[in-house]
Amino acid sequence: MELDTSRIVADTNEYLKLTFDVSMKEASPNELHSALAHVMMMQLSRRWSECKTARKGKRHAYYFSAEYLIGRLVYSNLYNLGILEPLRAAFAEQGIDLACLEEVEDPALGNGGLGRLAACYLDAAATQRIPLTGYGLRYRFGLFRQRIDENGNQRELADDWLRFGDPWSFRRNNHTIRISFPDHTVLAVPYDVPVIGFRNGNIGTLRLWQCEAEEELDFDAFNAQDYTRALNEKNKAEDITRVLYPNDSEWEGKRLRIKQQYVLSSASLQDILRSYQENHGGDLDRLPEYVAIQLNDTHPAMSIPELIRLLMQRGYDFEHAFDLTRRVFSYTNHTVMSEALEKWDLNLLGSVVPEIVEIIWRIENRLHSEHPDLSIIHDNVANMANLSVYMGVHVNGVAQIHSEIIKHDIFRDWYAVFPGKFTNVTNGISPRRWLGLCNPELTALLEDNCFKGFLTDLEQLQNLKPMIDGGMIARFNAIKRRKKAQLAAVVLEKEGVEISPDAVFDVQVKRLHEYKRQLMNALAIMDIYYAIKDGSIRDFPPTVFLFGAKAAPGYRRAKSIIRYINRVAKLVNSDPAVQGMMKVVFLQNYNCSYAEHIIPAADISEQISPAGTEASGTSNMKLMLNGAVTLGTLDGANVEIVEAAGAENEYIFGATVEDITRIRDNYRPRDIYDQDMRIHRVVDTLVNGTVETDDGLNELYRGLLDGVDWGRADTYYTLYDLRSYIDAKLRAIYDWRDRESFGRKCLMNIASVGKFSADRSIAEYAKNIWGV
Ligand code: NBG
Repeated sequence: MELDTSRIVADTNEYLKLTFDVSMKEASPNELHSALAHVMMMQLSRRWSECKTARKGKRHAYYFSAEYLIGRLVYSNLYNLGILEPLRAAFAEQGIDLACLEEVEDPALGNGGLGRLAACYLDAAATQRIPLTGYGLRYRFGLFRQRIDENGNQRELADDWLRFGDPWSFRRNNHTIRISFPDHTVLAVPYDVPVIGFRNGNIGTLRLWQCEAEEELDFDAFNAQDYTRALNEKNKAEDITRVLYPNDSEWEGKRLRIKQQYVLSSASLQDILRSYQENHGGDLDRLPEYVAIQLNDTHPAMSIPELIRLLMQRGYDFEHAFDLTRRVFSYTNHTVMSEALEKWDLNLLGSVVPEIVEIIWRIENRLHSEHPDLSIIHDNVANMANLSVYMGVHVNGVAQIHSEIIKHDIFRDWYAVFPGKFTNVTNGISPRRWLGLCNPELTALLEDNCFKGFLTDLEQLQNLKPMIDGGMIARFNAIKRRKKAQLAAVVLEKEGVEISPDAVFDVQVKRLHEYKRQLMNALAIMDIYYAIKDGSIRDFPPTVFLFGAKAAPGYRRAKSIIRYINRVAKLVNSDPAVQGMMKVVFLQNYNCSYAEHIIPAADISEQISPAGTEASGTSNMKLMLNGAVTLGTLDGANVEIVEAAGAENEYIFGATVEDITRIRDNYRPRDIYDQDMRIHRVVDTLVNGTVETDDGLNELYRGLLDGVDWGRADTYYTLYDLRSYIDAKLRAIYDWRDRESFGRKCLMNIASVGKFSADRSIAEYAKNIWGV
């Protein structure tokens, strides 16, 4: 693809005049973004359709996901096209700083790791020319925007990401699909987003469905001046893709959620069948030869009965449709949290998609005839994970330890019967977005020392190991400091808080969930705070503790934890006794773009879930790639990170899965609280007025010591691990003072990160699961 930057600038100028009647200098960032993106889409469209044509009629994989956390596209698209810097220069000549596009909001059509993983995988597939198309939903409002109020509470605001348009997609009216529910029929209209491979001329597709009414306006009702009724159908249809469910693990039993999942499943399958039939005619017997569908968790699991339904509608009998369907799908499990393993009450499901329920029953009966001991339905509730395991060709977890846990724990009975289905694909991240784009300084250092091309072959970084010396470490440390100074500027602007680039940056960024133990981090900070004040720790290296996390709006305890962190921050940051030694900052509205500033600046990567709870984690990989050491438990992908980089380069603490299994039944956190006065002291700060307390913090306190809501006391072993956590944290912070030896650890992490490239993960899916 030949892209001429001066032409792009000129066309952008033209477009601005035509559409907004402004000159480039007068244009707002959103206008400039819109114009530039439209110009780029014009330039890409021919190539894009050539790529589609080239893939026609060949075996193809499809990623079905309710979430794609694609983040801001303009920089990553230009970067992947190889014209970000030339274009920056060309615009600069016109007096325009492309940095102004930082104001453009992220499309946040996902919650956290699962949605970001989907986005990284599409990037990797396009970069390796693997035929993979993403299917998802085009939510009118993505993940809420977060503000922290003066009491430290999370406030949620609607994420109106479409306010300034969505120039990186094309609406494809001609591929609109009708979806019927008992109470209405809606249109699913596709919007195609190009997925640009890294400097290889390849473009893949992410197709997002938007629900609309067949008739926008009930004219008779309007005439009768009943304006609400006149828009009834429109609103009811649009409601389906109105909002992303703001949960990453909690289960919402809502009819609307069923409709969302059904639209995703049915529209995507009908689209696939249409394109299959265009190439291969009406004989669907060979469908499994050409189509592999990956279910990203169970949100799209309704696709399984839906495909059977669609095949039966096209004349196949159940048995035949069942056999074909069983060869099409594979399923990735992303969590062991039982709340997140979707289960649908069949009466509820039947009121929204009655035919699907009938087919689930037929699948259940079929299962019983083969394996009387297994079942998908219990007490009239369908377990969508079990359905996916039974009907999937392959079932995988997302890190080695997680894949073992699903075999031996949550799917134990199924593993006993279908051992061959189960496999592992450890997650990976896109080195383009999470290094090349967000950390050009480090990228340049690595390019100077390695072979070029490591951004698409991350294992090359291994070559760094023998080259790490004092000079390289000094350069690395200088880059790290520079990235901290850049982050400090962003933090000052967004949060109004000053942080010093000469401090250690200790970072925990991820969704807020009890199992991720942000509370344990905050308690450890309180312990360090007291220890500095009472003189039991001295010469504490200045440290900034950074948190970024959104809590599901209905998740009360998670929101209490945010409040507690903010109150700890208030106490610590205003106490002259620790001034210049420690600072705590809760970064508001953590999202992809914020992450691109935070991650390159981190020294310490907090990955502190109790062993056996975090399926994989991916921020651990992003932070490793940017040269942070992991302060973590042996959980999720941390296990493989330690294996790759060596335990001497990380800070590992806490109970292992085996330890937890051993102590579980006799675990009494109150004993720890009674015996360890330091732990006692910090746990008490939840309730004793050290920081402002309230019912929510009281609940956290009781949760740790007695258990609440029928839960066990300290469900996530916070008090059990707290002591070893504090020790490891202090060790990491003090070790940081030896800039050379700490810098070496950071570089050893970078040199060992190869395995965690999304390119490796996607190649494994392509080879072992999809056969493409
Ligand atoms: C999340 C896990 C993470 C994992 C990502 C991507 C869900 C349901 N699961 O540990 O919690 O890294 O999926 O696999 O969001």
